[in-house]
Formats: sequence, structure tokens, C-alpha cells
Amino acid sequence: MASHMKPLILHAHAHANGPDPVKIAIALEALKVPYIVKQWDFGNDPEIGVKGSEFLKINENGRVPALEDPATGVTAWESGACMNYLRRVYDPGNTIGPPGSSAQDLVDFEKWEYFLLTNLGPMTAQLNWFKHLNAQKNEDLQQKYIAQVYRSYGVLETQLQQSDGTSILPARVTAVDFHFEPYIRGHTFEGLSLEKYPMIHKWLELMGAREDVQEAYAKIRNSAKK
Ligand SMILES: N[C@@H](CCC(=O)N[C@@H](CS)C(=O)NCC(=O)O)C(=O)O
Repeated sequence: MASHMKPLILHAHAHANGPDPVKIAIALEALKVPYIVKQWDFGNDPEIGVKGSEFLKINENGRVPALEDPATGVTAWESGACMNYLRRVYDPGNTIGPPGSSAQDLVDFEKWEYFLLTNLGPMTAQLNWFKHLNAQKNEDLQQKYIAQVYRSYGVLETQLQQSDGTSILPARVTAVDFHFEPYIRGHTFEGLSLEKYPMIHKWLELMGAREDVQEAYAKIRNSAKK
């Protein structure tokens, strides 16, 4: 990607277990698109909070990631929309999109993407909430979300058998893997174990060895506060 282009702005936070901005940083790294990271705090501080007036001008939903592209004037939020924007505009050779072009190939890509965005992702977020943030302990709800996350891990484990743990879609690593990576990497924060999921364990090790993944985490962690 042209190094003279104006960098995109990825809005994120440095909270080590916040998975959504990381996915987009991995995609930007994989596509070699220049970007800078602006880091916001949780909360409603008007200047630096994701629920503060300044950030709400960028994403009225008050969550990260958000992505601004000075080259096109586009602002995206919701990690799925950010990812698909990057694929449409910055992946003309389709290096991270669906590996095939049949109707089934396209659906296969989307179904795993949506499975993360609507199942594993929100269940993991709820588990985090009840484990770490909810003021009142609620063991029932915590157990419910643990069971839901493990159920999703089971579905993913079976899928990964097709590639012997190398990628979620059998052909190659795609944006789908980028969506899942930070969610699975956070399993220890949720007190979960991968002992019963050897394919997921192997896949996570392989993903963690990738330069784009390592760079993405490093850039988000090292970004300066907005
Ligand atoms: N569905 C959204 C979820 C975004 C999200 O929940 N982001 C978290 C950080 S990983 C956040 O901004 N939380 C701040 C808050 O809830 O106030 C996406 O995929 O982008």
C-alpha cells in the first residue's frame, strides 16, 4: 500500500482485554495500510471518554473501534462494518476476504463472521461483565455465559478440524480469523480453559506467531492517549 497516503485513524482503547479494535488493527497490518491509533478511555469524560461529547461525534454509539479514512472521507464504526470497508477499499486482490467466489464460499465467510459478531462476541462480553464489572455477584448468570461461550468454542473447534487448526475457513487465513483472534486470546481473562479445544489452542498459537497480529497488539498498546 502506498506509504505516502494519509494514515487512517483507528479509534481504540488500550484496555488489554477489549477485543474489537484489535481485529481492525490486524486487518490494517495484514493489508499494509498506514494508520495511527487514537486511544480513548471508557466512560463519559467529554474530552477522552468513548461516551463523551467529542467521541460521540465520531461514533454516536460510543464504542470502539471506529475508523476514519482521510483519503475517502468515510467514517466507519462497528467492527464488522470497519472490516468490510477495509476489504472493499484496500484489498483489491482479495487477500483476506472469502477464498472462493461461489455462492457457498461467500456465505461460508459471512456465517463465521456473523457467528463471531452475534454469538461468541456478545456472549464473551456478557461473561466479562458478570465476572469482572457487575457490582453484584451473580453466579447463575456467570455460569450461563460460561456455558454459552464454551458451546461456541465447541462449534469453532469442530470447524477448525477441517484445516487441522490453521484457519477458520479451510483454504487460508482470512478476516474471519482476525475477528476471532482477540476474543479467543482473551480466554484467560474470562477464566476459561482451552484444554478441551486442541484445535483452537493450535490455531491461537499460529495466529499469535503472525507478524500482523503482533504488530497490531503492539500499536494499540503503545498508542498515546487521544
Ligand atoms: N459490536 C461492537 C462492539 C464494540 C464494543 O463493545 N467495544 C467495546 C470495547 S471492545 C467498547 O467500546 N466498550 C465501551 C463501552 O461499552 O462503554 C463492534 O463489534 O464493534
